[in-house]
Amino acid sequence: MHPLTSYLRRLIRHKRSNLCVSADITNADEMLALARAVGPSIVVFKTHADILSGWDPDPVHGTGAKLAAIARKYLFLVFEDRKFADIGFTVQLQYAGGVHRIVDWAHIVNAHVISGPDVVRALQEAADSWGGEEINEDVGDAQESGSDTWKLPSKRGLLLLAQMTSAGNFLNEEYTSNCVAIARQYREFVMGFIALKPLNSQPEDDFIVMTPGCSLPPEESLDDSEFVPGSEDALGQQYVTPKELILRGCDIVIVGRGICNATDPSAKAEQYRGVAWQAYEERPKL
Ligand code: S5P
Repeated sequence: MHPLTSYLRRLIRHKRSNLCVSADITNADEMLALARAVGPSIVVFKTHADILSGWDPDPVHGTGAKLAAIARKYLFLVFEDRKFADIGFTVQLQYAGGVHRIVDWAHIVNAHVISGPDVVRALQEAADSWGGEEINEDVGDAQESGSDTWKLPSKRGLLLLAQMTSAGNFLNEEYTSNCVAIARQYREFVMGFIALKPLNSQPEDDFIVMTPGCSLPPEESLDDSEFVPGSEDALGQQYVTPKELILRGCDIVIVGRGICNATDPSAKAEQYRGVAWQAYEERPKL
C-alpha cells in the first residue's frame, strides 16, 4: 500500500472524518485562514494554487510552507488539485517549478491521463527527486494526537481523474478502466482516484477514492450557499449527498462552495464531517 494511503486511513479513524474541504477561494491569506478554521474537521485540504492572489513563493516562510505547517498542526494532508494533463517533460516543470513549486508543500496532486501513462512516470520522477523537507518529521501537536507519534511519510502521492462530476464529460467506462490499469502499473506512486465510486476490483487493489459534487439535502442545511443534491450549478456541476457517496463506498467526500461560502465554514465543515462519518459507520465493513 502507498505509505500516504495507510497514513490517510489512520487519520480517517483518528479524526473520525472522511472530509476534504476544497478551498475554492481566491486569496492566499483567506485560504490559510480557512485551513485553520476547518483543520480539526478534515483529513484532506484541497487547493487550487493558481486561483489565489497574494501567493508568497518564499520556500521557508511563504504560503506553501505556512499551509504545510497548518497541516502538521491539525493533522491533515494537502492536495493540490492541479489536474496535470500535459506531456511528461512539461508536467515535471509544472510540478516542481514555477511560482508555486507544488511538490514542496502538496502531499497529493492529481492528473488526467489523456496524454498517456508517461504523465504518471514523469510526475513520479519529479516526486522522487524532491528534496523532502518534511522527511520523517514528527507531526501533530500533543492535544490532537495524544501519545501517538504521527510520522508523515516522506513520499508524495498521485490521484488519477478516472471519472468526473461535470455534466457531459468524456470520461467513459473504457477511459476509467484504462486509468485503473495505469494506477496498477504505478502502485508505489498512485494512491487512488477522483471518481464517483470505488474502483478496486482485484484483491491487491487498495486505491482511495475521493469524490466531489457533494451537497447536504435542504432539510439538513440551514445555509443557502449550497446546491440541492440531484441538481446542477449554473455550469454543469452535479451534486449528490455525502451520505450517498459514503454508502456507495467512496473514502472521502470533497466539499467546496458548500463550506467555503457558508456563514460559518468551521461549523459547516463539522456538520459535513458528522454526516459523512455517520454514514461511514453505518456502511457494512468489508
Ligand atoms: O470531477 C471533478 C473533479 C474535481 S477535482 N469535479 C470537481 O468538482 N472537482 C473539484 O472539486 C472542483 O475543481 C472544485 O474545486 C471542487 C468542487 O467544488 P464544489 O464547490 O462544487 O463543491
